[in-house]
Amino acid sequence: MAIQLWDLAMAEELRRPSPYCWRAKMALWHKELPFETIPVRFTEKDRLAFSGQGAVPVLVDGDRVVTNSWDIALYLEERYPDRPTLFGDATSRALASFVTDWADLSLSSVLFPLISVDVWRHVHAMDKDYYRRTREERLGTTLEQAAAGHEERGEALRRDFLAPLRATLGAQAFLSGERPLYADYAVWGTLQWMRSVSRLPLLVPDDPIAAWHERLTALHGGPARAFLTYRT
Ligand SMILES: N[C@@H](CCC(=O)N[C@@H](CS)C(=O)NCC(=O)O)C(=O)O
Repeated sequence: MAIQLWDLAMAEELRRPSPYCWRAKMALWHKELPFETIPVRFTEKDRLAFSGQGAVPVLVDGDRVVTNSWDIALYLEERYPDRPTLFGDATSRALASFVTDWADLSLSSVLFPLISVDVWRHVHAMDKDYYRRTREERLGTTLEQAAAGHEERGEALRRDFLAPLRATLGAQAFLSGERPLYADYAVWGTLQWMRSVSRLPLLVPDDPIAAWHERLTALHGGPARAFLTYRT
């Protein structure tokens, strides 16, 4: 049986914003492993019950079920050592762990209030109430209020918050150096989350970040392009 990846879908089945699922898909493409994605909506928890929890991604490889995107990357690296490495050596893997935490705890945190209302606009009708309730609890305000002033805040994020990323990518092709590795996919996945639901102009022409994002999107024959995103 081919590897299965349970992947968060919006109302349109090919719109798949989850940054964690993007990382898992990119890791599988990088490892050159054939797989099928299984779309699942937020509230279809019963369909994920076999994994013992309610979040995606979930990877099913034979009789192995792996949850959590970082654990999926570690699993693939250990299970398929003869395929292209996702981390390089142990030092690079330790740094990739930091970059992944930065993408989750810093970049995602500043993006979350700006784009949650965009996610809500795209979720399936069955998920609308659930998504609004759970995200408004986290935000401490309405989705609309959280996104107030998103154009100016988005521009400040692009210009200032992303400056370290811009400086690094102005000097080297990938965060991992001459070739992309998991650290690149972690940050790319978070920006791909934004791009899957929002027109916030974070990736603009003549910016090394946009050029890098495009290089990654084109990798492995560009399978990421089969999914729906917005261009700004
Ligand atoms: N740390 C987990 C996070 C997974 C996660 O939170 N996934 C979200 C989708 S982006 C989810 O399934 N949420 C379920 C929910 O909100 O009910 C990972 O890296 O895989």
